[in-house]
Amino acid sequence: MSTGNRNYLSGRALAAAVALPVVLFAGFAYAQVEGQPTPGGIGLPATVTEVGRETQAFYNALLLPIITFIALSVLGLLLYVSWRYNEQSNPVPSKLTHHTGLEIVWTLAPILILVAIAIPSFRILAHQVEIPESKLTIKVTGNQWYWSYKYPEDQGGGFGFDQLMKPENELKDGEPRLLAVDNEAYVPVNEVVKLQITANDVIHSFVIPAFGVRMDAVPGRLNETWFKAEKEGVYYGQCSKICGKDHAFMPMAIRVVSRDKYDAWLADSKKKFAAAESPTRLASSEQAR
Ligand SMILES: [Cu+2]
Repeated sequence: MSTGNRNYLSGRALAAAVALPVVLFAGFAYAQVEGQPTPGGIGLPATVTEVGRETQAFYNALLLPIITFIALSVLGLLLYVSWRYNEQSNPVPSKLTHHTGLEIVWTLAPILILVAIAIPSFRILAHQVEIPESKLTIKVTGNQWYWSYKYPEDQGGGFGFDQLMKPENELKDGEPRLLAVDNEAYVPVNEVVKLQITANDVIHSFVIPAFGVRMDAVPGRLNETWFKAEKEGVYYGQCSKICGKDHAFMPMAIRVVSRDKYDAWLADSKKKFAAAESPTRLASSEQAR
């Protein structure tokens, strides 16, 4: 079985196979604009949180090399076997049916690969759900098909609003189609924001790629996660659970601003959204698609 196995993949080729995707994708990732997809973008979007950097490093430095190595190894093995053991080169096939050594290897190798993935994976998962000390909590509720936000009273809030996708004819300069919303949710830069996420009707999923935030919104359950955005700007996300006919049209937009601007927005919003429990939903759904 192993007679012709030499030099099947040399050490140098192996290193290249592992390094190539890392170099390629790292380069593309840094070329991205934060917060939204870019034309011709490839790789993961740029990120502005610690958890975001951890998840991307996990994918780029560990998962991608493993995926590439396995795919190339299997391809190489297939090519080698079809060349070395076809009817012409190997007219008398071996009657071998079992090989204890090989069976141990192909059982142990996947186990070891999974363990190598699991250890850093669980560490990042724990970092995502263990919420650091935070002064700001926002409750986010998924609805068919928009998001609602509530800012608590004791943190200068005491109001709630709905966030609906902006119809195309209302987009202002630079606002991305299918991502821009009527009411952006504001948060202060460099502060830990705790998110409480739930849903009213079916399961939705609150995902902001630039924050490394991904949390299911489940009716009757209050899921928690957090982020600390390090750069001002507007960051977009999309519902990531197939939740009905307008699943693709319920984006979210979070605007990260300085503490001063955030306080000013709080004061403004308190007046703007004070009138009703769901002040924006009725007005906006009339003009919705
Ligand atoms: Cu949804």
